[in-house]
Amino acid sequence: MKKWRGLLGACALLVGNVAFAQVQDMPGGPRVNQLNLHEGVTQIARDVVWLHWMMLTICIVIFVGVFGVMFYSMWAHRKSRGHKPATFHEHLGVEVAWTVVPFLIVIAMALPATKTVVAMKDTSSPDLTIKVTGYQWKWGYEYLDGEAAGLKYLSTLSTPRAQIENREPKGEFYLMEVDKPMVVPVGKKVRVVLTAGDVIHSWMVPELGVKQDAIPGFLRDTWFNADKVGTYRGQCAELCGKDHAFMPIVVDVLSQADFDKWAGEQKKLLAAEADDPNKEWTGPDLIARGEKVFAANCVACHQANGKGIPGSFPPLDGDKVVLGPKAGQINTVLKGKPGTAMAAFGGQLNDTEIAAVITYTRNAWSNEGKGEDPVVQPKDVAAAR
Ligand SMILES: [Cu+2]
Repeated sequence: MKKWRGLLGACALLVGNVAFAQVQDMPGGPRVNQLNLHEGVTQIARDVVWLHWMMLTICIVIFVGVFGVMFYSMWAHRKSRGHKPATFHEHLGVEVAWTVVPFLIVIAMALPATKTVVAMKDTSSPDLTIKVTGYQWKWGYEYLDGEAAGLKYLSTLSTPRAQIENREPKGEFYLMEVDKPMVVPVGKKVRVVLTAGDVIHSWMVPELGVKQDAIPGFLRDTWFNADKVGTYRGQCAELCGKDHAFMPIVVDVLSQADFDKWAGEQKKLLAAEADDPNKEWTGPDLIARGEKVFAANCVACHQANGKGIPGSFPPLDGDKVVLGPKAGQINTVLKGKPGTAMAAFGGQLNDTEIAAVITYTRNAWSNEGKGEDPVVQPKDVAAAR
């Protein structure tokens, strides 16, 4: 016995050291060895936790009660002790009892659960509405009203590829960090309207008690009202393709004053950054801009070296569309390629971004100086829309 205990201890120590040595609790995200649900910072999230434990407790009581009586009966009334089977077959009292009692238990569980589900679906009179669009593999946020009305941006994974490919040690927020989080004010009812641009995704943030599918061609909505300032993290919860695990969700809950400040700054930034679609760019400027667009939108499939992933995603290095007339490539990027994983980027990227990324691919790797139309201007993209 002592020997076994020692061995078990050694195993636990080993597992602990190997698997969890550098991993720490993630604020707003999962904790190390987390067994319970998130406590949550919304009433809905707390209700869900309470319902979970209430039902689990009822189930355990029933389990222990039913199996206790069963095993006691089998043991205490076994044939070798000379017991004869009882004959209460079709006993009215028993029949009524085992119909009525479970019925009452189900009602006791269904009533509070229904109340919470109804509350979850009640998206009426929000303080703020944000449209969320799921894309392979990122989220688009658009503020429909409030201080930040008109703001629209994409939120993409910011974990460096080097960490994903094990060329660097993994960071504290590995695969749970984004370049631009959703930002909302504390203590306000935020209505989230969801749809998707390609396949079904699901917007899930456990601390907010929110999980709602984003379905192409449909609008679904949900809401949350966070009562604590902080950063909360979630993930896409509907298997949506190759990089399903690479489209996390980060929600920054700020005080109203900080939120207003953020909204003002973002709007100023947006105005300063706004692309003039009529501007004539120089080749090198377009290439520099396009490299960034490529890193945020294309690199997951086509890879940084332009070689793609053999069998799944074609190389852009030496590709005949990339080296051919510009019209063909503009059309592919704008509208996607039906029947393949190539998504339509016309709805996500503006004319300048598309012109820049196309120009980048035409001048990167071994493509430089090889193809036709090395520079594509925003107006070429506008004309092809
Ligand atoms: Cu997804």
